[in-house]
Amino acid sequence: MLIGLVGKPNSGKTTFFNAATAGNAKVADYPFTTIEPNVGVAFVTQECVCREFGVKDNPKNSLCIDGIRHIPVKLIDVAGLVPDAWKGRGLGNKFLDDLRQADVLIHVVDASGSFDADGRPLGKPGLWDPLKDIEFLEDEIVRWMYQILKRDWDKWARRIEVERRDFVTSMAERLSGLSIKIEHIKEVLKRLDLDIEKPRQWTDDELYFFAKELRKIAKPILIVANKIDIPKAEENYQRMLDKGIDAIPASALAEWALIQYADKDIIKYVRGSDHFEILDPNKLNERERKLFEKISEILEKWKGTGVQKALNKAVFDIGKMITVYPVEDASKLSDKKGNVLPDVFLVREGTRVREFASLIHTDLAKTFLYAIDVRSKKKLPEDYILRNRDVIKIVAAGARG
Ligand SMILES: Nc1nc2c(ncn2[C@@H]2O[C@H](COP(=O)(O)OP(=O)(O)OP(=O)(O)O)[C@@H](O)[C@H]2O)c(=O)[nH]1
Ligand SMILES: [Mg+2]
Repeated sequence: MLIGLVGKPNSGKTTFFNAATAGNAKVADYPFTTIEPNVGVAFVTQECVCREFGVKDNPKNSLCIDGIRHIPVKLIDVAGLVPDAWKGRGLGNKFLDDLRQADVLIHVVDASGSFDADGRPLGKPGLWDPLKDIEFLEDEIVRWMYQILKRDWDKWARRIEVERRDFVTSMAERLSGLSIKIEHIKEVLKRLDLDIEKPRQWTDDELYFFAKELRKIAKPILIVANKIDIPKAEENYQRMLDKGIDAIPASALAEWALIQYADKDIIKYVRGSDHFEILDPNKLNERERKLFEKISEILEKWKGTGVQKALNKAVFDIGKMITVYPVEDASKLSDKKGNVLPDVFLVREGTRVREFASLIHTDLAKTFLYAIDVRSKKKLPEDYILRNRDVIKIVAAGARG
């Protein structure tokens, strides 16, 4: 699972990245601070199944803190995107190409409206309408995808027709570098009335609409109304809600400060929570005391900094992922070595249990017999569709126990 952070220059992408990954990538108030993408590991959180089963777990591929599973996901922070990036403006195509593998995008918006479309400072908040950024960014991504589709379209379409190739599989092959799967293409075709027998006859508009739907499905976007700590941002966030945009209000800067000071043991703060505790007030100067007063207000008002909420929403709601816990010993809930609930996997909604077996181990898919739902102890057929927080034992041929 790869989350891409996108947005115009100066919107706070790298600050969000550092806050989410405890990273130290360069942040500055001038455009195009980031040129080479930063890649790091962030965590999404969900209530662990350990409490329900009344066990003490030994997580291996994730963490369990106070009954909450922290599951790693990859995060990529790329260069700022400016209008006409798809034509190569700004750091244009390079930025877009860095996003090829992303499964879901988080659009970090400067909700305070302090910068123009190119990320140049306007001097004070409220001089730019962040709703414009939301529109333009989606359009840039669609145009970028359209441009990729358009390349060699006639040649490709002719092959489909002349060689009677299957449209869906050929299209998935064509777009595999964009992390686009067969299911994505099938879903697009369900929504649009396009003749897949005769792609040569598609008009430019039809191809554009195809790109537009594909963007929605294969690169869904979560909007983060960042810099919510700045006056004016709240008003703009409210306008987003009024327009039906399900944005998450956030202060990446507040999260970054909290994890920095927590790391130095000056405060106690658990990611995603709506409070912190100052452990050593003597280590804070007057300026820092004021900073934490302000952060305290933000946490209370918005029930957290929004960074963890945004990551969770991006993965579970927008990215439509669920969690599944595989175990080898159904009564001890453990692996062969006795580790209780060692792993949790993020899988796409709709994943069948046989496919899940292949994600754990390619061999398992070949020797798969059936699975057991550890909660009900019932046998599950291979086409069982997994549910969120399922605990599963896979039974394979040749394996004992
Ligand atoms: N007040 C406030 N400032 C923020 C917040 N997040 C980022 N900033 C500031 O916004 C400026 C730009 O932050 P960056 O994280 O470098 O922005 P970016 O989107 O990565 O910019 P580019 O790499 O140039 O595209 C810096 O001065 C940050 O301190 C926030 O939540 N609140
Ligand atoms: Mg940056």
